[in-house]
Amino acid sequence: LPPFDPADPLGLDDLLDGTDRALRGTVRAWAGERVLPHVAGWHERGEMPDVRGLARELGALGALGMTLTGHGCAGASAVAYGLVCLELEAVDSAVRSLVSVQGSLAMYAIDRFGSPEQRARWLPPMAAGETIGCFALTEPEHGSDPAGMRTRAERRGGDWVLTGRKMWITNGSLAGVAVVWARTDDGVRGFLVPAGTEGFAARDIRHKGSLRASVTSELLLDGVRLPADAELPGARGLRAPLGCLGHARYGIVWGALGAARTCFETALDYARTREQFGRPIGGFQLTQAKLADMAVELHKGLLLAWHLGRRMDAGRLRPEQVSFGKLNNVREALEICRTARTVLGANGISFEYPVMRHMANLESVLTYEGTSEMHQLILGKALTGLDAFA
Ligand code: TGC
Ligand code: FAD
Repeated sequence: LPPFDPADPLGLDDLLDGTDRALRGTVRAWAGERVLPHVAGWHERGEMPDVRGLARELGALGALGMTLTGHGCAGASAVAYGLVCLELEAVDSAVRSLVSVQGSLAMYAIDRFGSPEQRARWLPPMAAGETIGCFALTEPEHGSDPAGMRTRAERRGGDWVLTGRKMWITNGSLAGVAVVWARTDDGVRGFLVPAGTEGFAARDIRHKGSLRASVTSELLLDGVRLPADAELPGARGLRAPLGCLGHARYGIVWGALGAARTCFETALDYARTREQFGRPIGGFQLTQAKLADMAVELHKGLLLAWHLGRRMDAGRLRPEQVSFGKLNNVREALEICRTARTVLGANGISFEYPVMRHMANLESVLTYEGTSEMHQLILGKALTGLDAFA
């Protein structure tokens, strides 16, 4: 039998092919060199300096819009994309967020619902990380219930005029193009709003206690006049933005486990070396129970992520299954981080260690892309046939 590997107790690496393992190694090395040494300071200071340079490097790695094909996108598998999300979130959720919003939300929306001209104009620079995109669905009064959105798009001659506010938009002030969802007389539609368009402004949200290295913005749309061809022609109704969310939520199923893995590894190292009562705390049964439970949930979550990835690659992944994965893996990842924090005692609350940072980040991850309650209700509806939202 192969030896027991604490880093891979179930032998899940056997499920990956050589290409996936090589990609994982490349991204892990990049993140370890370019992000890890600096990210604690970025988080403390609430900044990600040279985010545009990092975006271009992520583009060169093929990590932006990586499951899309053509227009400079890598055409990678869902499992490969998941592994990238995991490795990026193992250093900080902010980097994974950058990639999720760029690839799974903004580029995915353009690829799936855009015209050939829109794809040709925006996807190549976005895949290269030269143009950053954002995805604006949430409003100050409408988060979990986007069907109530107030942002309006009205016809004026051949043009569209957009008026409203969007809130909590990742990369809002960095974006060269915003994918904005608005209500029309004919239901919800998507629009591509280039930065600098008159009447369009982004204001960064300060004083965040989570995802501090990520830019999160409020978008103001004050009579933004757009030509007819700014509309995404294939997007009809709320199912369009919700379809994009399915892709981004899938990435989070993997990504959250990256944060959990880092916290688990930190706790394991600490438990082996920190001594109390004359011996390593890892020798106490209560600490071992914590470590065992963390490892069980981490690797069960990975098995689930891999299974969902295989279903996505086979074109058989249902939205309810994505909710299953997002609900379980984010909730369990957060629990792993919280338990790791207790293992580190007082050091657990220090930014000298990564645990508190990851834990705080996962509080956002639990809320965005559908709160855990939304995913419980999506599953509840699928299980009972009764719609709690209606
Ligand atoms: P409902 O009637 O259920 O659905 C409306 C239409 O949409 C279809 N649909 C989906 N289609 C594809 N994928 C999905 N996941 C879908 N979910 C629903 C549905 O079939 C229907 O189509 P049609 O043709 O019949 O009209 O809509 P509802 O109003 O009852 O809402 C249900 C609910 C609560 C599940 C939905 O509103 C929801 O998911 N709310 C959560 C909102 C959310 O997740 N917001 C995220 C904003 S983006 C973000 O957070 C980015 S953070 C990124 C980062 O930094 O990493
Ligand atoms: P609310 O919807 O007001 O919910 C508050 C609480 O009530 C939650 O616990 C919720 O689960 C609960 N609740 C609501 N309805 C029900 C119900 N029917 N039954 C039971 N409980 C219920 N949005 C974007 O569009 N684009 C982005 O790029 C983006 N990036 C984000 C980045 C960060 C850092 C954060 C924190 C958020 C981001 N969001 C983004 C917004 C995010 O998607 C919303 O915050 C989320 O959908 C929840 O909306 P809300 O905050 O308005 O909470």
